[in-house]
Amino acid sequence: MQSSMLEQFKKDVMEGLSAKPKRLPSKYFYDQRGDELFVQIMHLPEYYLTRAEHEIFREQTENIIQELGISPEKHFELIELGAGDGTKTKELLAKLTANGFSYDYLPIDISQNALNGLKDSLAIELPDVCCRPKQGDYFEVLESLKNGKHQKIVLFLGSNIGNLSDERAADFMNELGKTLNPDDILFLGVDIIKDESIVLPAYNDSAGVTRAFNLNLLERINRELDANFNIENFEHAPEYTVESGVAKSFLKSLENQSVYIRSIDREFHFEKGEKIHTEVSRKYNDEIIEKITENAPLEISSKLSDSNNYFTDYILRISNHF
Ligand code: AVI
Repeated sequence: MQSSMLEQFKKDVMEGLSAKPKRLPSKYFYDQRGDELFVQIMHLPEYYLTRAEHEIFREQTENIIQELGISPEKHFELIELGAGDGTKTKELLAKLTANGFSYDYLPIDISQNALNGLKDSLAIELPDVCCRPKQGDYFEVLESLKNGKHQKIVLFLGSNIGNLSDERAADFMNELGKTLNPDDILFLGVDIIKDESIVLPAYNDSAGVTRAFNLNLLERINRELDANFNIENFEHAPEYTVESGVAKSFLKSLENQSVYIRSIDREFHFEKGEKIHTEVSRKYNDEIIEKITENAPLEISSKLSDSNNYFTDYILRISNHF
């Protein structure tokens, strides 16, 4: 880890564990182990999100192209924020290429490793796709692309927006709106509010992978900040109610205990039953999408859902009253 990132990690852990109630940012789930566990999560029977969005990309590819209103005559840039392994997007890329569309695919990710893997796999599976990966912060990269002359279609899939609070999601939309030009499009994939009996198991799978994913955060603090969390003394405790539409993950202390974090020279006390809030996974409907975009120059133009209505890809266009 770069030293500035390590300093930020220490600061976030210090602040989060000093707060009442205690919290830790979910972005720290994703070290090498966390990335591996998240890949496993995406294949779990209970984790319907990835399958549902993949179904949209596989079964409604023509619809997506139609709703985007693109034509083979006009070149565009397809930009994907946090592309991962690009499995879903490849369905769209294959169809666009087969139908003679002229475009560049620009996956943006913080991880150069993920981008290299994606570029290599595309070179084999879809060698005609012009892939121009960009490593870095989403907004910095988008800003650098703002003055390009082609239309931009920005993909933000997987309900990744749901890991932000509504306030931060609204800020994200405002920032994103500033980097887009009038004919650009945001293609936003989100998980839809639905019954607890479907959502909760997705965050509490029977194989215990999500439990390991959540606990890896404490293991990472042990590894990188030289702490002595006893993982067995904490339990994965997810919550969800259909009324709030927000799934939350917690780590619950199973006893009264103290933990020492050497690199910040601080001891933290945990009461039996005390919880550390580690993640929000917001679920959406049209009203909530409208709310998080109300101060951004973006409005819903259309949407596509899977056959169960579990997941929706919204197409948002730049509104002209801004
Ligand atoms: C990445 N993100 C959309 C996942 C989600 O569903 O909130 C992360 C995750 N957390 C537990 N399981 C999956």
